[in-house]
Amino acid sequence: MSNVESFLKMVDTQNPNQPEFMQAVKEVVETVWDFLEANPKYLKAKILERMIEPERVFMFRVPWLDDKGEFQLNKGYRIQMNSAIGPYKGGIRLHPSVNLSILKFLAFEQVFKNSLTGLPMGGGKGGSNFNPKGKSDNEVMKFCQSFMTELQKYIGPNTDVPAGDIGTGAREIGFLFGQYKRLRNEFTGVLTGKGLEYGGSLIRPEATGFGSVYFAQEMLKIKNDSLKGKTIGISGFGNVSWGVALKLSELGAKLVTISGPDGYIYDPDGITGEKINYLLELRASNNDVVAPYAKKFNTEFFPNKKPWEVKMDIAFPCATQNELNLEDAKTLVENGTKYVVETSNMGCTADAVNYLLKNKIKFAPGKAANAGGVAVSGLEMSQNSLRLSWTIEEVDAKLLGIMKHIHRTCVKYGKESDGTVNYVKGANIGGFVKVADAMLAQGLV
Ligand code: 2IT
Repeated sequence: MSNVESFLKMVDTQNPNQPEFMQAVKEVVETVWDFLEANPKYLKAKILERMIEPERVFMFRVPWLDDKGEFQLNKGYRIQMNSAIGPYKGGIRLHPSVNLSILKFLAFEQVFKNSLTGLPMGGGKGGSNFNPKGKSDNEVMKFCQSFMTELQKYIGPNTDVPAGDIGTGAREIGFLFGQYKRLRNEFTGVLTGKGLEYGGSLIRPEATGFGSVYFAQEMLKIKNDSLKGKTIGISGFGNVSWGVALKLSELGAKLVTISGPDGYIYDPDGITGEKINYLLELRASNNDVVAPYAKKFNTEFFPNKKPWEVKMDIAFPCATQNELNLEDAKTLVENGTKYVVETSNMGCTADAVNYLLKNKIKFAPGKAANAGGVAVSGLEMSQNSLRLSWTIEEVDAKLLGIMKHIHRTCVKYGKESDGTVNYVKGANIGGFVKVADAMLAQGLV
């Protein structure tokens, strides 16, 4: 392949109608190409061509019976993207939007993210177009049991270790684990995000949010600044947003927004204490709305709007891919926002990222900023292998160390000639090198 353009054309031809996957690949190719040309061994061995091709993709039928006894049918997927540096590792997304393109983009990003953590984890992703919204516990269990009945053929503690993602929380992981154990008659660390009673790790539920705030802290630190007193806006209200909210309040920043598919909440007094706990209740209600927060705490709710129109020092997109677009980026720049810490996977559109960078906004890509979740999943795997449980302090200290390590890697590979750090470039090259070197060493893989 002679240049970026011809490479991307090849990817597009071979993977038609996969816009999210193309978007994720394009960003990586554009930012690592100079590095590849400077290190022709990777080009010669077609490492990048190989990295965009999943090692394996499973697509399967998931039939289940609803509470009325009626047949329901969903699609199930598992993408085993890359196992060069460890077993495939990545979450299971349960959301009606799930399709092959979205899961391939997530699996591709996961390869780089997991590499950045420094832990021995390859990349994978899975999921289903199952919509948990409005389903009973019994229906969720029926779905999970059927999903795992097929998935168990392809996973294992040394092969592929799934976890949570959007729509898959502690309840779903419990049902999935129970079914795996029944079918295989083995108690192993085949899933992460497990309950504490059966092999889960302390801090795992908070880890993505905590990690992303730790990453932001490092970004501010090199600018001789801190989170204290900063006004913060986040999107989402789920597990990740909850972790971000907890850590921000501990560090003295002021969180003023959360959001859902129905709109956003603006709480100028700051989202702290019992208001943070309420996020868990909202999530558990299974309705995917934030509006009830406004009623309960007497704040403003802006229906069908995104929180990025609020004046904020730092924005943390925490919901889903492409939730922050060019228009939102322009509003943030106009309002004087200085940092965007992408906590959702590919939360910003490509033109939004370019606009932010052009306007000297410090931007952390999701694969670096949100790696804390999978990092603690990696620590859960370690604890399962050791048959030990570490304390909160041990896990939290390791998580902080990992996020600092990722930040250092981004600075190492992303430093521009003018001394500024391009975190997108830093994360992509930093994530690439370890996987690429492992693939070179392993020959025809
Ligand atoms: O996007 C992600 O990194 C996750 N959903 C967590 C994956 C994991 O294996 O913990």
